[in-house]
Amino acid sequence: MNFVLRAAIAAALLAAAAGPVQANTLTIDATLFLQEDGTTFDVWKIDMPVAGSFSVNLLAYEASQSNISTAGYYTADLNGDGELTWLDPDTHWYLDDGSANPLSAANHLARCDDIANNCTAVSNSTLSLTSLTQAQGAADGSIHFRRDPAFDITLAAGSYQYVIADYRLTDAEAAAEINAGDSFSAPNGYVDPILDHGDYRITFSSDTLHFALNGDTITVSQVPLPGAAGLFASAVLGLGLRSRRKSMLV
Ligand SMILES: [Ca+2]
Ligand SMILES: [Ca+2]
Ligand SMILES: [Ca+2]
Repeated sequence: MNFVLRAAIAAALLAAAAGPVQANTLTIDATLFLQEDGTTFDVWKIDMPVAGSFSVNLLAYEASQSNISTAGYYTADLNGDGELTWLDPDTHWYLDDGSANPLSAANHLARCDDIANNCTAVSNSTLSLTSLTQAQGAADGSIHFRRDPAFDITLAAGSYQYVIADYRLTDAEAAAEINAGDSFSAPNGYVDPILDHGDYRITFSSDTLHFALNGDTITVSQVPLPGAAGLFASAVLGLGLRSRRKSMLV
């Protein structure tokens, strides 16, 4: 009986631990496009009513290597849309200072291009950012050894803009609203690649913060954890009732 009780409590605690992580995840699928002058980029507005930390994990490049002749090369339709695309994400954080176009060099806070590459650690009172490891970046299904960035970030309360572009976007190009001269990069040697668009999937996750998507605005806020607390309470309550019943029988 002790073993059964212990197993039940462990299961309830595991469920409680997993609950809020699952609940506090936002995943978005989106697409960038080739245009006459370059490629488009997406701007996600991040509102932080309170300061907080969360993880960002990109999934985009649908091959494991950048050259078909490299050892370990394979492709996979990561987002399940029936095609392979070749977006190598380059991502940037800007402070949204309320100006008409906050995507200026003066407002640029941080960049993360790849896993531990062009992803300089930043730590100040506004923003802290550190790259995740390749294994952590692959948790969302990414297969390229480093092209899809993944990082932990801490933001002060305020408003931000998170830009997702194809490699590489400069501040001047962000301000001009086109990734000039850019094209998507199929693996070297790949025959008849799709080059007019590239897909990506982004996952925001936190143990303590909640993500609410409204149009292109993501509000990151604190929420109570009634699910976890409730599960824990019922596990403890169940233990108490079963113990009492047992002692009455003995
Ligand atoms: Ca695909
Ligand atoms: Ca990833
Ligand atoms: Ca990249």
